[in-house]
Parts: sequence; structure tokens; C-alpha cells
Amino acid sequence: MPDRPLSPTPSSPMLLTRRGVLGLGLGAVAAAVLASCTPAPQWVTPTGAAVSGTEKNRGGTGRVTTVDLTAAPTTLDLAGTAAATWAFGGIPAPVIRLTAGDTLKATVRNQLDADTSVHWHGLALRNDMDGVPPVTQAPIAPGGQFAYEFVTPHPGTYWFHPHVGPQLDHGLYGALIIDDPDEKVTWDDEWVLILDDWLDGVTATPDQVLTDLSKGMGDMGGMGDMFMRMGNLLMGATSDLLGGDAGDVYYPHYLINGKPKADPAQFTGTPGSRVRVRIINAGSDTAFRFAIGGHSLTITHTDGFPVVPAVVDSVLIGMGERYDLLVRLNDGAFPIVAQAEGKQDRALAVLRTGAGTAPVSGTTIPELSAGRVGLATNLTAAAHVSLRDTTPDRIIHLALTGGMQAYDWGIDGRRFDVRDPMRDAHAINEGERVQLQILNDTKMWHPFHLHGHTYQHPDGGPRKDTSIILPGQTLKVDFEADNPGLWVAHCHNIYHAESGMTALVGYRS
Ligand SMILES: [Cu+2]
Repeated sequence: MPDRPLSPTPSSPMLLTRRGVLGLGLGAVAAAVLASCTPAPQWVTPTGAAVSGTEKNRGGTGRVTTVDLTAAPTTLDLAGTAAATWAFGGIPAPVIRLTAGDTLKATVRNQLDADTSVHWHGLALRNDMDGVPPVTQAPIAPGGQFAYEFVTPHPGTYWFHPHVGPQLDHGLYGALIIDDPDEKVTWDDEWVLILDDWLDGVTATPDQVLTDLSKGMGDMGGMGDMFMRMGNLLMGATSDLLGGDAGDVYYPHYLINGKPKADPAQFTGTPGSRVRVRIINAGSDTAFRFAIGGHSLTITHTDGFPVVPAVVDSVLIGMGERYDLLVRLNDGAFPIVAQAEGKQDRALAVLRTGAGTAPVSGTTIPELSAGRVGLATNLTAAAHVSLRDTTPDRIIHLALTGGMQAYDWGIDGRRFDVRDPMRDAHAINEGERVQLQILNDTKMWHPFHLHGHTYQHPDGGPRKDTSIILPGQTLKVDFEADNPGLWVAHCHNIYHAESGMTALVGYRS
């Protein structure tokens, strides 16, 4: 089926074909004609030949992994207190694991009373499986289902979550681990740790939080300097590492693998053994500073892609980011800590390899305040995943804008409109080297995430799909336009994204 041109006509949630425009009557036709006087891009369609042809060229191993995911109401046991929430069968969902080149067939069933979807975060997969309603698919209605099927293109640590409203801030998430058939690293044990900030069913629902935030903080004046809770909001949470305001949502719990610090997740191992630790930040408004008491950490990968190994005491992980670490285990009992950066609270798990008193949550962790903090900006891509050295064919400027006063987070001063997703879309051509220059023109940090590609930080920096950008800074990242489709790029603070801090990069047909 050939790719069909998309209409520039606004106001429809679904992307209209030209035939659809003709059905709208004279006014719409006039608008379409007017729009055609300026050369409006003819977009690739997610279900068109460019996308299916690219998938065919991926080839793959032919092996298939089949999973069923059911989004449904459930309860999470928080150290004896039941929190009503939504999840894919567990919090986190069972790990999905396959080898690069294998096909994942995932049937997602919706038993919620709301539309949903699943986005496979970080994967450069075929566009029509990216899970972004209304851009790449219609939402999965209550009682409905959707069959995702795609070749997994790259090895690494990925994860999945809905891309509808603030549903990520329920328990709807899980890890997707893609093994490398040419893996160079060896390890004895492997742990997947999913970090999360938790409020659902305890203090509020994510929708209630979004409603509260959306009222803005316009009349609260200088109150923002004082560290205090105000309902679902947290005032005065600041971090030097994050360049000021660390986050604005009050969370009563911080979790590692669904467990609060009063009932911490337990990890056991053998002294001297080497563990590969895969860490995913599934939080919605919290960066975590991760450390293991009594241990140094060797960063080997971020966002799935290998880096020149870097030894650190702790690592800063924004929402949506992943880090893979190698850890040589010492003898005893040790705290595994994810400090909620700037929020004066933490998630805790326990590492035990021998005798010793179990650590408690208030323990001082010297590694958290030591000098060697793992930051993406200090990492170097492994040579074999570094992009070729060339000048970009196209530069796209994006300014992150808005603030807490009006809660008007956007891009280039405008809020993304899901009912008109192509309105301000940036057009690129397949085969181009594209550079995104992302200016953070706000007073708060943002974890910026691009779908469908893994870009590279400047000067040989890491390959990533989610990057922390501090206030006032500009991040320049390059990517190869080799995956046709319509791809959103947005802040992974889910409340900022829902407020409108989302852009769209589309391939011309
Ligand atoms: Cu943001």
C-alpha cells in the first residue's frame, strides 16, 4: 500500500487522508487548498510502505517470543497497606526477555475503564508499533486489545509503559531486556531494578495530581523556597545536580521493584562475584541518585548502548533513563539506595552476601556524597556504536518552555495538542543526519526523550534516547534518520509531557 499524504487540516484526532478531507465539505477543502499554497509536508504514514519496508529490511532471526499483557486494576502491598492501582499483572510486570533480532508478539488487553496503549521505550522499532495514540495507532479502548508485533532492533535495557495521559504514574510498567548475541561483557548474576515514585492509591491518583498541578502556582509567591508538602505538591525540592527545582510532586513512597523501604526488596549474592545491575527509572517526577553502600559501580551501558566503562560511586538517573552497571560484591550486608534527588527521601533495597546487620533506611551512604557521580555528560560511547563523524544535513531547534506558575509546559512556547498532533511537526527526510538542538528555556531540568532513534551526545558522548537537560542549557544530539515514521519527542516528566511539552518529528514521504 503506498503512503498516503496527510491532511494539514487541524481538529481531528486521527490523521486524515486527502479523501477524508474531501469528505469534510467546501470550507475544509478551501482550507486544504490554502494550505497547499505553502508546501505542506507529505508525511509518511505509520501503516504505510516506508515503515513496513524498513521492518522487512531488518530481517531478524525469525524466532518469536509471545507475551500477554493485561492492563487491569489491582492492589499493591506497601508494607502491609494496600494501594489500589493499575498494573500489567504485577508491579513491576514480569520481565520480558529476548535476543536482538527476535520478534516480540505482545497482545495487550485493556481491562481498565480508560483508553490505554503500550510504548516500548527506547526501541528503534517499526513506527506503527510505537504505541502513541493518536499518532501511531488508535488507543486501545476499555475491553479491547491490540496485537503488537515487531523485530527487536538493538540489544539493551529497555522498558514499556502506556502512552496515554499520566497512566505511567500508576503501576503500568515493566522491563524489556534484549540480549546481545555478540555480548562482550561477562557476569555471574544479573539483577533488574526498577525505581519508582509512588502515590497511586495512597495520597491521590495521577489524574488528580495532574488536575492539581494544572491550576498552577501563580499566587504562591516565594513559598517555593521552603521545603514543604502542600497537598499533592512538594515545594522547595532543590538539587545542585539538577540545577535547581528537582521536582514538584509529593510522593509518600519511593520503590525498588515495587517494594517500599519498610519492606525492602532483597538481593543475595556471593562475595567476589560480579553482578550486572540494570536500572530503570520508571518514576514520573523524580530523578534518583543510585548507590550501593560499600561498593563502587562500573557503568557499562546507558539507554541500552555500551559506553567506555566508567567507575563511579553513584549515578544520576532521570525519568526514562537506564543504566547498566557491573558490581563486584563485597562480603556482608549493604544498602542499595535510590535517593530521590532533592526530595529528602529515598528508596531502599538490601544486598546480602554474608553476615551483618541489615541496613536501615536512615543509614548514611558515603557513596551518595562522594565526588564520582555518574552523569551522562561525562560518558563516552563505545567505539563500535559511535555515529560516523559527519556534519548534519538538517538542524532542528527545539526550546523547552513554560513554568510552574501557569503550568504551561510546552515546546517553542506552544503546548502540544493531541487532537492536532501534526500542527507544528518538524519534517525530516530518510537518510539525513539530523541534529536536534534542544534549549532548556525554563527554570527547571527536563528529561528529554526521543522515540524511534538512539541519538548521540556531542563530542563522542553516549548513545541515548533520554537525556537530562539542565535549566538554561542547550543539548545538541545527532541521529541517523533511518527509521521512517511519525515520532514524538517529549519531556519524560509525565506531568510536563501531559501539560504540552511534546514535539513531533515526522519523515516526509
Ligand atoms: Cu519536563
